Amino acid sequence: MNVGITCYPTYGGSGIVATELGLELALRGHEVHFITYANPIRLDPGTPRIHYHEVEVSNYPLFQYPPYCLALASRMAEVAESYDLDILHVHYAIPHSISAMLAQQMLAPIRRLPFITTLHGTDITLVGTDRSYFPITKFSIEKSDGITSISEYLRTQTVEVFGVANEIRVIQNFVNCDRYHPDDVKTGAAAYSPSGEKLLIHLSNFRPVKRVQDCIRILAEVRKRVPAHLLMVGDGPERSPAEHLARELKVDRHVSFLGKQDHVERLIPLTHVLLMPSELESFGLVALEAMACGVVPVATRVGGVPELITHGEDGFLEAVGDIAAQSARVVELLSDEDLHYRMRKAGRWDAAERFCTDKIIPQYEKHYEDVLNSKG
Ligand code: GMT
Repeated sequence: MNVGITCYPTYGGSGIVATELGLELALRGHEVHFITYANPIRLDPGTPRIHYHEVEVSNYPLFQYPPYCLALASRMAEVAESYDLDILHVHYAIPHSISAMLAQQMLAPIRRLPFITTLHGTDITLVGTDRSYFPITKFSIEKSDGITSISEYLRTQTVEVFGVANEIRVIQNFVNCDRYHPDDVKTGAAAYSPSGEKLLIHLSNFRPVKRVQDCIRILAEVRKRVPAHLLMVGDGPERSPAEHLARELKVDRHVSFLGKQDHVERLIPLTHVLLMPSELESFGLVALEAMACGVVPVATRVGGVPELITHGEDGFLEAVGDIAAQSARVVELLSDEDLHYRMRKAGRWDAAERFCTDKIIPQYEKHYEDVLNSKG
């Protein structure tokens, strides 16, 4: 198939899922065309069967807001025509599905160009419910030829909040278990903890929904009982308040803010526990990546996270903002080697058996075929 993929190419779960999906589809012989405003972060454009088409938005002085949605629609239609795309697959509803719908209409006199929208989370739970975006989000979802959601939780939310009657197929997120794998020797950990403290890790876009400061509070509590060092990976508006809090709680020497990292699959396996104290996660991709690497997640019981983490078996789930409970779980894991061993084995098994690429990518291929074979 010739597949066009559009996503936010920056640091964010939806862009990562879209990029990894494109790479996996290319490995399986499909021609994959990324249509985005920048090269997606995990994408090597030199990969066979991967093509990258940049969307340029000209900023004419008359525009206070450059019309990205229109530039994207034009580029989608152009690429679809030139490269004979069979299908467009957009990740994150706003504004990508509206652009896809316009591209579809532009091509309609020539041929059918179906499009699939994958819902990731904040496009429904946060941005989509904003009054100014609600009607257009609902409209664009209803006009999609196929809709997928990355968790059952998000599917239910979409039906409840938007009253969408179309079928929404749940295709959960996935991880490449060959690239994300445990490192039992933890070679390289010494670079971050020369005195051998165990490593905790948090990875996110440092937005308020991630409750980044909770990670610092958890570290401060944990260190009262067990020596530990925290790696903070990513960047965003909550980084500076978190750095400030680390100084205030006098744990700044025990936290490394590493900023945005391109190869998290090399960092995660060096650590023991992942902190994911989010206010909301529709799935929690980073917890899956951690589990694949044999790192045990201590997370919050929100959104789609319980569909991934089974409390007490392959991770721990506690209430949002309950620092005492989350830090107690971390202490348990760092001080009981048998418990940590059991849980990390269970997590790796779960990642490989339920969420590995070979289990999930065929579900997307089947969905493409179903949409292409439907009357439209
Ligand atoms: O979490 C974010 O702010 C990024 C956001 C995105 O759309 O890029 O992540 C969402 O999609 C991820 C990939 O499907 C999910 O793993 C995250 O749980 C989801 N975030 C939220 O629901 C808050």
